[in-house]
Amino acid sequence: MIDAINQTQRVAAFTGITKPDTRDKFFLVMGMTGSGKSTFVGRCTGEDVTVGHGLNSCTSAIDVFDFDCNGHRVYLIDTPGFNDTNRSDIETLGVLATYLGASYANGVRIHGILMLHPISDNRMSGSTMRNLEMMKAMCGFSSYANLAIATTMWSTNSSLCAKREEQLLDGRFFGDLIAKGAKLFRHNEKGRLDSLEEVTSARRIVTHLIRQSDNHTTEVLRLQREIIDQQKMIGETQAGIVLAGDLYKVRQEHERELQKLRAKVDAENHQRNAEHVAELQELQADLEKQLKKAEKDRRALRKSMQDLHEEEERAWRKRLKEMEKKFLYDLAVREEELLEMEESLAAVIRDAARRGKTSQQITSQLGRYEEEVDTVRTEVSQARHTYQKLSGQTHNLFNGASNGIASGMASGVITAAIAGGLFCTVM
Ligand SMILES: Nc1nc2c(ncn2[C@@H]2O[C@H](COP(=O)(O)OP(=O)(O)O)[C@@H](O)[C@H]2O)c(=O)[nH]1
Ligand SMILES: [Mg+2]
Repeated sequence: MIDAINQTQRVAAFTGITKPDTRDKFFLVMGMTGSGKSTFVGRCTGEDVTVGHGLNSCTSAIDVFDFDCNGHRVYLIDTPGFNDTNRSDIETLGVLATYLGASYANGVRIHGILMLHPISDNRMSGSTMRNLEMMKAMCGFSSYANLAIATTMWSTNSSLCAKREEQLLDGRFFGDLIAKGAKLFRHNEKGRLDSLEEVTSARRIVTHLIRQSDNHTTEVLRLQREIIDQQKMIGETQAGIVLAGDLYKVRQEHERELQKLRAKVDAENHQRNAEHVAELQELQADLEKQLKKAEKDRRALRKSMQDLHEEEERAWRKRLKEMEKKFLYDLAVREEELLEMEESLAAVIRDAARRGKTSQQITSQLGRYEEEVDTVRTEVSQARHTYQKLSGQTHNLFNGASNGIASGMASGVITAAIAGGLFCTVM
């Protein structure tokens, strides 16, 4: 319960639902999935973020963690990478736009960005380039003084890693960002996980970001301006345009393939080669499925901030409903158990009274059973009480938020708290 509520409070701080302190720092942690973001955040905050997974990760993929550093409350925002197997890149951009948009609309500023890059990549892979390109498109800063790039996954073969690091300085990779003020770090250079060195290394990078943000005003992210001030749809933002371009290429490619396949099927049909036709048709079905997915992505590009928020809110409410259902079911089962226990206890007591004198052994057994029944009774009554309290809060908070964008977010975040509360009271 405490965990879920803390997590909710951190998301509420990032999205500006609760007013942050002037000394609070908000840093985005970016990079492809598997670059070590969650591990990094975990080392800074001392929390097990990779295993435990915050409540939000179930729904929205943004996790916020905080810790104190040099007199500041530092919020690290663990973002999803643009190479996630569970989510298309367009959905990922949607999630980022939803949260970053709400945050900006509610007056929160991002103070810095940490981009992680695994040095173990022996070449700049497609996913690495994609993540880099998306970061540049989303930020669009004139100065990158508030960007720290940290290479992770250093191995014992440090000369090979150092050679790769040199290649990263090329303008096509990190060179142009470094020329505009970004600083390159080696994180956990000795490669030992769970060591004090790793924590020190992570904190050194965060300290740099704090110092930079004290000396350089952070620019608003281009994505935030586009989605809130200019009210663009996802597909019209710079980052959306990058994705739309790729999507267009993929669709064209699929359509070409499909045409070729159809012609082949016709030809084979002509020759009555049934086995081959079946094979080709299977390929055709697969391509058609992929085209459908691409069409879904194309529609996603037409979403506005309002759509995104409504969607997010719906997702939260749906999740809450599911959790509530499970909770009420578990509660009913437990209540039934309690009833049975109470009945059998009453029967035992009645029986003992009828027989008159009871032995010491039976008395002590009865005492233990009474205690057991008591424990279950307390559990059930606490769960019922928590449920009533949280249901009352949902109503207040759902209706409490005024700002349109804040309200969508607030309801989502509050729902998370309620769901978290419920979730944790389930016996
Ligand atoms: N060798 C090494 N492994 C790491 C390092 N950082 C993270 N890992 C491992 O890489 C995997 C992916 O890390 P994770 O933090 O989940 O990446 P994320 O997807 O960016 O959040 C995990 O198994 C980590 O234990 C590092 O600096 N060195
Ligand atoms: Mg992660």
